[in-house]
Amino acid sequence: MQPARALLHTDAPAIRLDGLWQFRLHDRADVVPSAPALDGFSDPDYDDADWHDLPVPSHWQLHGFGRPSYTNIAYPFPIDPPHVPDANPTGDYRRVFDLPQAWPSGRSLLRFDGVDSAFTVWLNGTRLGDAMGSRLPHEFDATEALVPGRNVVAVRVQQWSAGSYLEDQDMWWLSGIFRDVTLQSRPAWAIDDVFVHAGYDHVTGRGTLRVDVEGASALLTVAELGIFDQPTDQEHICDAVRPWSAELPHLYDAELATGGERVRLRIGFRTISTSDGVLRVNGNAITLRGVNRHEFHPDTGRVLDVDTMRADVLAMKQHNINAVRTSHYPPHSAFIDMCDEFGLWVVDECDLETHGFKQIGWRGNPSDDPAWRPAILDRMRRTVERDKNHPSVIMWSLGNEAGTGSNLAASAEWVAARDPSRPRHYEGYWASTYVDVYSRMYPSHAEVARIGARVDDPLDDAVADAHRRSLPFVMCEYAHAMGNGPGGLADYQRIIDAHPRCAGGFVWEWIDHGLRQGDRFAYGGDFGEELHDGNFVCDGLVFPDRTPSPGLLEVQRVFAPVEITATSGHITIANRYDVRDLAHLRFDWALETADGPAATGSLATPPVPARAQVKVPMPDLPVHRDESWLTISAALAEDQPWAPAGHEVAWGQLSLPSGDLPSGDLPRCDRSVPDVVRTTSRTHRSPQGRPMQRLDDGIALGAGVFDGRTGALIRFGGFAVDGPVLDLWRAPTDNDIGAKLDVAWRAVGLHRLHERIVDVSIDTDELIVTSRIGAAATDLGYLYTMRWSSTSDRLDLRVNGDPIGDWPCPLPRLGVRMALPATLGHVGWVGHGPGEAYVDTRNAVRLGRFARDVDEMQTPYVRPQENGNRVDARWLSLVDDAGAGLRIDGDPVFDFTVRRWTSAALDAARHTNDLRATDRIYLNLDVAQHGIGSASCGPGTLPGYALTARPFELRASLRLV
Ligand code: IPT
Repeated sequence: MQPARALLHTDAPAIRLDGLWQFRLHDRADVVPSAPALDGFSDPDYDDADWHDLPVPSHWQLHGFGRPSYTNIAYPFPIDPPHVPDANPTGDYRRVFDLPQAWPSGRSLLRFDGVDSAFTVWLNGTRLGDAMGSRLPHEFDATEALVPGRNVVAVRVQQWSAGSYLEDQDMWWLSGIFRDVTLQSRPAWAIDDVFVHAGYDHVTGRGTLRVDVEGASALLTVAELGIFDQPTDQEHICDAVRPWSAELPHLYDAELATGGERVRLRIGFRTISTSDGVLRVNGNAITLRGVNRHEFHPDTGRVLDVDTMRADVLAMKQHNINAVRTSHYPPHSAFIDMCDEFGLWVVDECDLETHGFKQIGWRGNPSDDPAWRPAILDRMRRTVERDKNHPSVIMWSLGNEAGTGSNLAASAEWVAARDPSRPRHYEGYWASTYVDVYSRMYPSHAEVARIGARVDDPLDDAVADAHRRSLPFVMCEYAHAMGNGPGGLADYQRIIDAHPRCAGGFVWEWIDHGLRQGDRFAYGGDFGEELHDGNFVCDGLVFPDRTPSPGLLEVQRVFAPVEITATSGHITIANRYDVRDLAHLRFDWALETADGPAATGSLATPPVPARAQVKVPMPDLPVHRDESWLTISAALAEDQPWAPAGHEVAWGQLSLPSGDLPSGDLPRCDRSVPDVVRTTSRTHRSPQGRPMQRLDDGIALGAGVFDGRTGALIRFGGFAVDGPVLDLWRAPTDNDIGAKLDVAWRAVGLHRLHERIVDVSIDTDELIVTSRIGAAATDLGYLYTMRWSSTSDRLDLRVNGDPIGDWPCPLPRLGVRMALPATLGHVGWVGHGPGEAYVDTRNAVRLGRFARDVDEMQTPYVRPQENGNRVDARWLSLVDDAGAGLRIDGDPVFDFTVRRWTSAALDAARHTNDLRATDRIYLNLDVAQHGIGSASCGPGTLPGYALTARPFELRASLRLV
């Protein structure tokens, strides 16, 4: 086994050994890796004709050998370290390759960039060695075993090993050679290792460059800096360099040359500091608006091609994400190359997690057992050595959820000695004595505010407390994006922005790890696992196929680098970048009404330095009698490497009430928290209502026909209608379940309400129906009255309700549901949109006029749950292909959802393909929904977003269109 070193881009010859290999799988590891080959399979002449083809890189479970399995914390084998069960799937691989005649003399290394979990390598029957550390590179000296012409490499991989105890990350257990395999020539005069030290002095603007080289002596060229063929290991002071940052990622191309090879480097100058509890790069305080990224693809597991990696980087940049924590292992190194190039701050995490020991009170945790120290240090060393030359890497993370212990301290000590230029991160040790940032996961908003204000509870040990208080604060995980959510993200951001100590954090997590299975995505349990953690593996901001979820759009808005607000006749533009000004953006405005655009223009903005703000005068706006709204958009003025010109980076909006432009302070309509129960009304029933008529099959009022006995609306114009009836149920979200709200809701029977009509009274021009709903075995309920009347072409509805009893829990929703013909599938509305929103996830939606089909208004959460709510609709229309249907106006507004299935069917579905369109469209009109929160892992809905049982009024009027 070769010592750990940097992964170098060299011109020395190399042969990529990916492609089809011969493969067979044993269900047991009857031999230990060091034993002689099972049946001589490593012999070059071994006959493997009856073996299978398997691509490398890949996971064998995704090619029909064994099955994937998912556990979060639990080890899927007895905790019996370092042993694993006898039933240990073991894969044998063989691959023939030809060594080109021109292959240089000198040494050759065989490199494996990722093999899960333990493996032994033979070349032409000679055992080269074995290794553990699945997401880390391992190199073997192949020089002696390599022969001219035909060569045969054989590898035995075991699914479980001692290493598995250190690799208990929350993800699928997937095995095999899942990253590149390369035969690399190391010619005479080879460069063995390189360590680039490129600091930046923000006071003088000078860069300091020293490139340490091991191996042959090399000459350094950085043409852009006027450095040509200079000896290494010496310091170059470079006046006026352009520093590297995630916002302006300037890289200098450099080359190291020896008589034997040329190594290409990309150098970024930057200096990181953590003094005064503020995380700074190049003197600028930085805020991490980050995500945790696992490597995942729904078809290939942790095998990612460069296009997929690039898609992740570009999508992150386009959604205003500026940082990545490589949870919970070093990713494919090409990903970090792209972070250097496009600009993302990276926290590079060691491949270490021993979470399953928590289940046994951390008894025997490898983190604190000297026998495991070499293995743990080896992992840290391989992480740092491989990635040490990346400017984007600004922190080393010792691992994740590995408890506490002396081996972590030793690891931290090794990092400090090897690379003092980068802070060390580890979350699992709150005392934080051997790390350089104080990190926590899933703290409540209140706790973040206390830590930010430095009034958090002290540690018992005064020295440790003083040290921790001197550190910047990072949330390595927060805002758990499982299913519908995360809620409360903007509330975190406000706290982060208010406290310099808060260096930001990393949303959990980037992608849902749903494995494609026919027309659905599979999660834990779908492969018949003995133990599993269900859909906890689907908690990302993008769906498994990488389409953005509403959560990603929320992130995009909350993380926006520009905040646009309007007050007192001015528009305020706040630059939230830490480094760059706003010269790359153009600001355009548009005034709109429900009828469409009314006026547009551009805002001339003076220069706005990082973290500064300017006020620009409000443009001259035409006055409208009806409601209008002004949208100011900040978009890229020119192409950037990560998005084309015109890409919208930020926006702000101002609602201008009908009548006149307001004088004095203008309300901000973005990021505000509406009062969840709206009782204000701007229209009243006309005294000259249309009279009621008795028909054979009911009562007619305007275009509505009601059941004569129950008073229920059964027809509107030519459309068969059911309802409306009061409805409180929603299909529990993952966050509802995390908060145990589903249990509370089912306990009071919200999913099985019964109705009793208390009274139906028919006036000359008003139908009044009073009902009570409640569930079996409880006296809790709601008493509500629907008043129907009709003026001109409208059927007006006023619903008033009062809770009965002392409700022990918040309500999922408060509103009415009705069913409509399936043909009314085209939806239009004026309100917030176009996407779904809830009271604590409504930053990405803007006021506008929108049109979507019902089918497009469903959010395909991998495990079906409440979704698709639209907030603050002024009106809503549902029409058929011919444009005929109905329109419902709110008074003033309502929230709504439309679906082709009931909430009960949504609740019962386990996968998206369980949902089947019925012959009805179910419409919910709500005064409010309970907030979303983030309790699937973390705090629940903040009190201000809770929906408690309370009196309400909902006003709407229907008409035919
Ligand atoms: C935290 C883990 O670090 C992460 O891997 C993931 O499992 C996340 O939770 C939940 O999705 S640990 C948890 C016990 C807070």
